[in-house]
Amino acid sequence: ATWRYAFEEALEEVQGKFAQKFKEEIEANTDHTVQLFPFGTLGESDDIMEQAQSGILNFVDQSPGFTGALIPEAQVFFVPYLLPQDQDTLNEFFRSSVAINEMFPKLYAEQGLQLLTMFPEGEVCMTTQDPVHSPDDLNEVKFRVMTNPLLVESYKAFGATPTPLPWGEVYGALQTGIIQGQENPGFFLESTKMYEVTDVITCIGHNNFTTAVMANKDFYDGLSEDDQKAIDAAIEASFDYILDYQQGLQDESLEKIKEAKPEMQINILSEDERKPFMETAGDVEDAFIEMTGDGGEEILNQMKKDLATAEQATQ
Ligand code: 6CS
Repeated sequence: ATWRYAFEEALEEVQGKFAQKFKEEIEANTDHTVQLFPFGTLGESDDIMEQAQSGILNFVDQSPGFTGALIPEAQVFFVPYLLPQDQDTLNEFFRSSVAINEMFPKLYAEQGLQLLTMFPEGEVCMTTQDPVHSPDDLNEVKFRVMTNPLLVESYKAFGATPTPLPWGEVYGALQTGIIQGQENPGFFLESTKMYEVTDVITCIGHNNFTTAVMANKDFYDGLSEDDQKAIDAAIEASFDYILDYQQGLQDESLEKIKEAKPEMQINILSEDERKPFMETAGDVEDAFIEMTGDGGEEILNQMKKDLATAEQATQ
């Protein structure tokens, strides 16, 4: 059969590289073919998610940044400074996390989705018109965030005026001044030319962009055991591939931006400057628990345990 797989990025961006590897593995090891639908071919992130839930698509890559309405617990990825900044620890966390591998699949299943994997896409940095050295500098800045209530809380705590928008509207909104800032991982800032419509990049180490790949659950459950095994193996191979692909990517991307626009300011904030941003984490955690109740708190606590385990394993 032909399996339809949509994602939120272009073919040569991280989600696209993952999808291409998945397609290659499936086509090498089964009789099936995979048809890829990059960003823009079937609509925004919310559209492809609906299509996957209804079975029009077999596979979808949607980031937790857009899954908050459907699965409020997925917003846990927007508690600032929860994920480690060390790449090995981060990778080990995604590989071994009980929250990701055992708890989240149950929540996605309730929405008709078979969660196949989650993986990181790189450190998120802000791009703005003016330099940001403290939350005061974000005062009055209309800052685009993904459509996710906790991310709104987090940028409020950072001092900005958060403006949730789907991705397709971001470049134009920056160009026309409807918003003055947004955040994304380095490779994406470069490939989508955010430097054409903003002048300053600020990295404060507050997050790594997480994404998730899932299948329509009825589709997955209806497959033969061999096909399910082939999918699981293809996902594993693509997971390893995508972590490897990203080695050094953040720095390379920032360098490419410097080449494309030498006057772009790139500021990596010092530990001291990061402090007031780090101090918001507790309030955002509280907001998360208020939004998600006991279930959310359980996931947050499990994630903290998983992070401690990953840290120990990579020391
Ligand atoms: O900011 C966004 O909306 C987009 N950012 C990335 C890195 N991937 C897809 C998502 O739509």
